[in-house]
Amino acid sequence: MPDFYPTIPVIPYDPSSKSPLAFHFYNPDETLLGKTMKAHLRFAMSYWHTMCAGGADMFGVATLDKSYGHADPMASAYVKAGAAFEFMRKLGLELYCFHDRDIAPEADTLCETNARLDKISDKLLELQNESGIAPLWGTANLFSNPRYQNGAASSCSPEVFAFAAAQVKKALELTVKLGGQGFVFWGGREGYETLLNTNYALEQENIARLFTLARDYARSIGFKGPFYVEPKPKEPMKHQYDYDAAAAIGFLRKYGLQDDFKMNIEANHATLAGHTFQHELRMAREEGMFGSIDANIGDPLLGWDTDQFPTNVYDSTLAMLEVLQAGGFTTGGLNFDAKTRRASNSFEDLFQAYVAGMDAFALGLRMAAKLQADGRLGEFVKARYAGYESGLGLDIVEGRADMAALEAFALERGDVETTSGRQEYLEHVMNCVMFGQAKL
Ligand code: XLS
Ligand code: CA
Ligand code: CA
Repeated sequence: MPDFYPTIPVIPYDPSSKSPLAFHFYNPDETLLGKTMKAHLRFAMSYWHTMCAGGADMFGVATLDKSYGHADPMASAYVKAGAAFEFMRKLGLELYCFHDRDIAPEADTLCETNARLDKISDKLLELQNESGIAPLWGTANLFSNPRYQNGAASSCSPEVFAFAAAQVKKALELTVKLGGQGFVFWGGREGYETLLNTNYALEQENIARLFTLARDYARSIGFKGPFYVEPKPKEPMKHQYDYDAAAAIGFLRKYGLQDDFKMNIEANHATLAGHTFQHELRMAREEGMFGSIDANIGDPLLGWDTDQFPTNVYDSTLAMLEVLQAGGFTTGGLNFDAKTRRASNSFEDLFQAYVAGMDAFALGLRMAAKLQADGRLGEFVKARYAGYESGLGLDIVEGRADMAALEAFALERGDVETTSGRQEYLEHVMNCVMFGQAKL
């Protein structure tokens, strides 16, 4: 078996090591709250950033060569599949996420492209069988090819809609063939640049039509997993329809798709929507639509999708609290839809980035477990709403209090005493628990 990353060892868990290529907090087989860390976190590699993206941006070409020694894109894709599995094996990643176009480059015709996908997926299946690694989810890239300039399902052209459907059909077949646990729809160019040229209602309905067709076809070929919608408010389009979790959930309910679809929440898409990561996860969880996570973050000072590896432990802690409160991942997981900065231009940087991201979420899990055990955050919220558990509050909740009764109460009561939200105290509790002090 060729060694594509000869200087990189299998990454050990070694908290005392000064090596950057060691986990300091992620101990895959350690049990926490009745489950191994590996089972809690379900880390996944993104095929596109990890195996394909070389650091090119609007101002410059790639800084890291990911051709794996082959100028011919198909030959390169074939070799790259082997490299991907070495990469995952060395990091202890058991899941990966892919777009159809990441694993095999597009050919001149759809027929030829599909034949390439058949060939590469045979190779992936062989590598999966040897390693036990499998896809967390698959998806179709419905945004890179120029035919999708006006959207895919939301395109003004029915011919483009047909191409999108054909591509989704094949991507679903691939996901089933490779044993993928979910299927993602990120609405790449499903949105608009200007309403002056847009039939909003038809575009919305057509997206629902493609989702419904895909759902029905997938079930007919034995796909049992959930579909995920990945909300994002903008980029590449000025306005994207799946703006945030609230918009996406409302859309799915309107078209009766809520039982087959859940959310794939990306941290940086939350930032772009003007929300926190915790907010988007909370929306998904409370609405019963929590599914999977893309853990990559953005830069709060930049308004675009930087797809950085996460290292902020407050964010990962609050995210893991939501995951724990949702009962943990079932079919979902934590996908690093992340790329190194353009100047981090070596394969060692790429391994280091995964170590940093995985350790940040391992720390987040450990801290979330500590916060749960401490109990003060949960108790505070419970006490804050305790008024709704008896008397007037219970009458409101159980629908016994009508407008006249509520008015009578308010007239008689005169005024109310307000209570403190104690935000600073709660933020301090987080620090005390996270950084070691047992009691405040
Ligand atoms: C782009 C999205 C994309 C999806 C998969 O911003 O994050 O990578 O996760 O199509
Ligand atoms: Ca993503
Ligand atoms: Ca993104």
